[in-house]
Amino acid sequence: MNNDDLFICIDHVGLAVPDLDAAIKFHTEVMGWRVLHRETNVEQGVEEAMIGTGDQGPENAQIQLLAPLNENSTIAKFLVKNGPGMQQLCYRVADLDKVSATLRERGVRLLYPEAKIGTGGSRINFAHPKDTGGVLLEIVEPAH
Ligand code: V0V
Repeated sequence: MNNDDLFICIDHVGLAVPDLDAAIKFHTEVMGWRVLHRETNVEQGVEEAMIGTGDQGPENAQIQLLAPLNENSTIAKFLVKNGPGMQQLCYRVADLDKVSATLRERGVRLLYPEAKIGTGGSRINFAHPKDTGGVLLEIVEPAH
């Protein structure tokens, strides 16, 4: 990693799914991944599972399965509009506040004024898809 780099690696790709258990079954039994972590995030309106090989190194991006907790969830809205599929791309960062400030300086709108809590106690924010070429971009600082 170069000192000027903002991002460490792709942390995960988020897939919107209508039914978390059914999606886990497909991704484990058919695709052969393992469930690494599962949690409910009420603030984000999701029930989620991280899928992968278990190695969290930079070369091992994970897949995040995201099911809506209720009909007001951003995932519920996404499913109505687009159906199941890729909802977000997430870049890992070392210092979320520093990277957020840099992105804002460069004209990228972040959705939250301050970091929110994400998977496993991580700190997260999102860049608006209109500012990133049509991709909802999450940035995550993993819990230390
Ligand atoms: C909306 N748009 C998207 C998009 N969602 N484009 C690409 N990818 C997406 N996922 C586009 C949409 O097509 C519209 O474009 C425009 O943005 C406005 O969309 P909308 O349907 O009116 O949707 P909004 O404004 O109600 O909500 C969009 C945003 C919302 C991105 C603001 O989804 C949001 O707040 N997302 C961040 C939180 C989140 O996604 N949480 C769930 C994951 P046109 O039609 O106008 O051209 S939680 C998570 O990842 C956790 C816990 C974790 O990783 O730890």
